[in-house]
Amino acid sequence: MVDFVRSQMQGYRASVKRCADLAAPKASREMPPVPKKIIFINPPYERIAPGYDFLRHITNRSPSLGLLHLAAEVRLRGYQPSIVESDMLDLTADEVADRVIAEKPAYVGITLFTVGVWGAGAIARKIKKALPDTVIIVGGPHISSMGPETIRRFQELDMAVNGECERPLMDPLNALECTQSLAGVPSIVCRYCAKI
Ligand code: B12
Repeated sequence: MVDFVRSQMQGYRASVKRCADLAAPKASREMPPVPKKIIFINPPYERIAPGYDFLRHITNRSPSLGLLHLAAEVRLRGYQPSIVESDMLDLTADEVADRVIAEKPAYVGITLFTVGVWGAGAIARKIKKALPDTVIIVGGPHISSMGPETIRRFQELDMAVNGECERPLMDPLNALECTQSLAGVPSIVCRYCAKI
């Protein structure tokens, strides 16, 4: 059940006057009075062959384009996004989790490449232990092929969203904000609504 998610919405619900309009562009709806924090994470990657760690500094140092798209989209819809780029900031999974926990976000969104799945699992586990009400959502290329398997394997992940998610991510967020059922939400693989 999504009771643990729903409980955090109790006080907030009354203040969102036109919940159904959360999917509408900013100008056409009332904004939530206090923007909720969503922290997106690009986890550490295990893509260096054993013995070649000295090459890590020349591997990808560019921010995730996918997360930039998603952050821009949720900001338009009244949320307060930020992004933690683990490899660019040389952060371990533990350090990423600590940063996130200090911010107490309502939502965490992790981008998943297959080479990032273990780091993402470790981050999610630590966040969930400290902030059990924070909803942890994953997406990205690994999820497009391994969504149900990933949600079954990592108990600390609440749901996965498939494909390109600028719009689809808004569907579960709107459902949670409006305390609607997640069961009918398309594109998601969800632990609580018999969709895995
Ligand atoms: C450009 C690219 C790169 C760039 C990344 C540039 C950047 N900083 O973003 C570079 C060259 C650095 C790169 C590196 C790697 N890449 Co690459 N890359 C691509 C490519 C060609 C396009 C990705 C892209 O930018 N798409 C556009 C953005 C806007 O979309 P997106 O990132 O997919 O994000 C969308 C969705 O996935 C989803 N989403 C993403 N994250 C999240 C998170 C949440 C919470 C939600 C809800 C949704 C969501 O919503 C986003 C918006 O629509 C894809 C192939 C492809 N056609 O997709 C391969 C691809 C993603 N790469 C791949 C791989 C394997 C790698 C490497 C691991 C290679 C390596 N061995 O080093 C590395 C490591 C990844 C990394 N992040 O460092 C694989 C991933 C397969 C897998 N199962 O993990 C792909 C699919 C190629 C392939 N077919 O094998 N890559």
